Amino acid sequence: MSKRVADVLVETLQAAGVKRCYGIVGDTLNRITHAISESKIQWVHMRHEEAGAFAASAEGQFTGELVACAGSCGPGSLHFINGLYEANRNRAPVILIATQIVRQDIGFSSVQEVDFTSVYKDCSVFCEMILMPGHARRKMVAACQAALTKRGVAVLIVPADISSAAAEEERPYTVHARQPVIRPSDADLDAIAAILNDSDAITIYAGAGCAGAHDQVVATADRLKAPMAHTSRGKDFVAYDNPYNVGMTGMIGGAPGYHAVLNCDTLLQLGADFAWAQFYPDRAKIIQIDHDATHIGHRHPVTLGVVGNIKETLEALLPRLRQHDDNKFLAAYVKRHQKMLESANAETAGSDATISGTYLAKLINKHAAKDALFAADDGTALVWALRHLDTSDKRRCFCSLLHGTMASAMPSAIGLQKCQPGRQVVCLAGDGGIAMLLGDLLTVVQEKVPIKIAVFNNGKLGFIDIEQKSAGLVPMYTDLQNPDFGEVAKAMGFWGHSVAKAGDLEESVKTWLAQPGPALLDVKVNPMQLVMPPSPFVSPEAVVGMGVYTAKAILEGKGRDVWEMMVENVP
Ligand SMILES: Cc1ncc(C[n+]2csc(CCOP(=O)(O)OP(=O)(O)O)c2C)c(N)n1
Ligand SMILES: [Mg+2]
Repeated sequence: MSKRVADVLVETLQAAGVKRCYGIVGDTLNRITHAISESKIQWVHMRHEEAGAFAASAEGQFTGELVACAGSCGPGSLHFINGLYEANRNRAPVILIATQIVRQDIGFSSVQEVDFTSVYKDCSVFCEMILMPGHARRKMVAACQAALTKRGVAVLIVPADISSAAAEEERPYTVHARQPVIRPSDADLDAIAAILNDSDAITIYAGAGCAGAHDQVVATADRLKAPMAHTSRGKDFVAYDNPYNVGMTGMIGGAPGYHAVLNCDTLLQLGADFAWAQFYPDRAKIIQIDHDATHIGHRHPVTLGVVGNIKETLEALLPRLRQHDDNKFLAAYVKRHQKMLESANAETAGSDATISGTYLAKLINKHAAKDALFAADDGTALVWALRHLDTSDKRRCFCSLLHGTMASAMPSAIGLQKCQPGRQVVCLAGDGGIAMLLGDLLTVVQEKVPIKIAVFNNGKLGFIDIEQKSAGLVPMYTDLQNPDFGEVAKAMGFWGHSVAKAGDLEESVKTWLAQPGPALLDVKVNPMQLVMPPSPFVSPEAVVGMGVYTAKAILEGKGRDVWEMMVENVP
């Protein structure tokens, strides 16, 4: 047979820009992987499909190009689901080829039969099955185009008998994925300018929609003498080289950003769709600009909401804005932010002291390359990464902020390293997180991806431990009996090392980062360090909760834990 449908599918994927396909081979997928082996697409041989989806998600988020995953029927293609939620929520263009049992067996509760259409509906922008060989090219084009233009996950379900069938003549469908420039009308821009020109206490609230608009955001802040707070997802795009930056708001943000948003007269919300309504001002006028119409007024009522790309909208808006001169409002928040940074940077540690998670994050920040890419696990590692890693137009940090899943960091680092082979890629993993997809450390070795992994080893599901304590509960089921991850890594083919004393940490971090190949540093971090929200957000419930936990813990003979927690967290 000259050409099969599998060849057409792979040819179409390649023409759509796919460079890598992450997955595990098997039965219904074999024709397709065979076609991939004869194409320019690189197959990345994972140990767990979920890790493959995280890797594809990170690659897609970083490059904006289409990335593929492929799985065998039933459980093989099912395993991607958590990583695909992560990809879809982050608007990463990812396509899953979910192979299916042969058509004649569908609908009979056959072995390995799974209804992927219903499974993947909620985490995709496209989810369709190829019903006949003559539709293969057209449906693959539709899937790729949906992933690239709607920015999300496309799932193409391919029955095995279709991929092995002879290719049929089809019209020459190809993927079209040019992005439009979206900008509000002149009348709407005038209305925005009228509100801003009339206000002297304006705060800019910048989110991930500001990607590519750094200079325009800074110019707008300068014109309005406005402090700029940002979301955690917006940090990489706007926080650097920005004298107007007053930091992150939200539960893991800081007080200056939080107060700047709450105390302004007018909030200019740019590409930010931050979920929690309590972090928006109730009395200020809110102007919201977002490229996605469904985000407008979605989290909190707004005064004026318009649809537009941030860069182009600000370019059109700037000539309409008067130069504000009064910088009292701005100066107050910039000063508070500077003070906060100074006190964070003042942390020191005695040589025999235990290592705090914050100290480790700061040393990684200090010694990592200026253009390093980071990925951090949900849990305390994510909090320390967002607070203490300096990112910029060259340095990015990837976290699971919308989906909030554990274990995404190490596989994300694999995806980042695959698409950026010459660059330093650093993973900040939790001990719970690294253990969850531990098998894919073998992928790191087998695929020769020289990522650097630091395990924040606090011997527990730390974030949940803190949650339970602040709800007044004595922590349950949060303890982890861990191996020495440095030794585990060595056994798997990594450079591995473990460190427990603060005095040894800086040298260890330097040596770890200097390794040419994959390297894992297991760092015993203090299990009692708390994640403190910005001061107004240490809620009365949490204070009472900690008090109740303290009392219960003492009554249950765990006074030592309470003592350590106090010593570690009360300055
Ligand atoms: C897949 C998944 N399971 C459970 C959770 C709930 N959860 C969030 S953080 C966390 C603890 C993470 O522990 P670890 O990786 O050790 O990080 P730490 O907080 O201790 O730094 C858990 C269980 C989740 N977010 N995702
Ligand atoms: Mg932990």
